[in-house]
Amino acid sequence: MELVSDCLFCRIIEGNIPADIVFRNDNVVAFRDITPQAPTHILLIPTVHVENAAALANLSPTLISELMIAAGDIASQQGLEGYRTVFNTGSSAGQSVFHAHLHLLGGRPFAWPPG
Ligand code: DGP
Repeated sequence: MELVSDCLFCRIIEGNIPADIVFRNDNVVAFRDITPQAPTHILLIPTVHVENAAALANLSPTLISELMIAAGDIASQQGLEGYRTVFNTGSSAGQSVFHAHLHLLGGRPFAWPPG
C-alpha cells in the first residue's frame, strides 16, 4: 500500500515533517507525540498507510503484532514499569489522524475507566 501525500503520518515517515523519532525499522516508526498526555507519550505507526487498527489487523496480523512488540521494547528502553497502549478508532473515540497509530503512554498513574 502506498504512502499518501496528504497524510500527516505518511509525511513523517518520509521525513517531510520533522518528528522526534525514537525507533525505526522497515515496518514501524515510533516518535514522540506533539501534545503529550503523559511524561512519556510515543506514537507507533506502520510504514504502510492504513486508516485504523482494524484495517491494519486485516491487512497484516504480523504487522499489528510488530507494533505491540516494538511498544514493549520501547517501554523497557524508557524505563517504564507500567504503561498504557491505546488505539483510538473513529472520531467519536478520539481518532484525529487517520493513519493507524498505537499510543504508548507512561510515567504517571492512569485512571480506569478512561475518559
Ligand atoms: P489520535 O487523536 O488518536 O488520532 O492521535 C493523534 C495524535 O497525533 C495526537 O495525540 C497528537 C499527535 N500529533 C498530531 N500532529 C502531530 C505532529 O505533527 N507531530 C507529532 N509528533 N504528533 C502529532
